Amino acid sequence: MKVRAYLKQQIESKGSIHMTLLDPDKTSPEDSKIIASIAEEAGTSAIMIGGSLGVTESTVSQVIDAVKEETNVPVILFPGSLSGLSPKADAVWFLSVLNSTNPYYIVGAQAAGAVIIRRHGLEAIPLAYIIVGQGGAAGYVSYARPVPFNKPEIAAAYALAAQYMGFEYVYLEAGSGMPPVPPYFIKVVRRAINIPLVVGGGIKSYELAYKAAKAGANIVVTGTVVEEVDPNKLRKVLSSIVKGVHEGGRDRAKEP
Ligand code: 1GP
Repeated sequence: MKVRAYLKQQIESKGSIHMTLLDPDKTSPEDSKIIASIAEEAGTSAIMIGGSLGVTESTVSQVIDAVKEETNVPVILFPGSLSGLSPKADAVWFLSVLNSTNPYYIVGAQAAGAVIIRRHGLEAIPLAYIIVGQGGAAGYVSYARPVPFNKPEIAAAYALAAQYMGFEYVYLEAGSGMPPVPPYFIKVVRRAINIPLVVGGGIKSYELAYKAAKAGANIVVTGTVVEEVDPNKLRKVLSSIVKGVHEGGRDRAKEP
């Protein structure tokens, strides 16, 4: 099944799903293999691979090979630059940093990357990337003007513009390891659009995962937690995060 169709089916059946982000600059292929297999067992729906700095095509490819040795979930590239592209993935989030102040991050890198993506034969899934809160490294590196947490209506306007432009997904990015997007902020954006909403940055517990999904995140991404937690404890921590996402999505569906 194509990744796009797989994601649609997962979101339709579960309401909200979880994705595990691996940063090849921070996690070795050996560790990636262990983490991906624990993540799959915990119920993650896909592995995303990317990072803002120090990522090369070769490290991305090595991590993908390691992940694919152990798991069957799709691998989706989450490129911070052109060097984050590898032919070994199943798909790529074809992302545009909508609130960047530098056109290179809105459409320049995309024009250069499109040719490589076609050559690699990767499935491209268009994603509007909106950086919010502190924004972290992703915000800094992509010259973003992050939307303040007390101005969710601005993010909602960007998200609606993304929908009208034909993007298939909107990603609210708080920045890796940064304070997470508050539930009220997610709710305002959710209400503005009817395409799926991805939320990531700073989500490390059942509670935060549950709240993000309940507020309207169809996909919750966690990265830092798999880098920080000891592999022996990771099974328990990731299982509870994935459970939080599924339960939050289920409870959102019950709302009038
Ligand atoms: C970063 O949104 C992702 O791009 C995940 O953030 O590393 O804080 O989980 P964390």
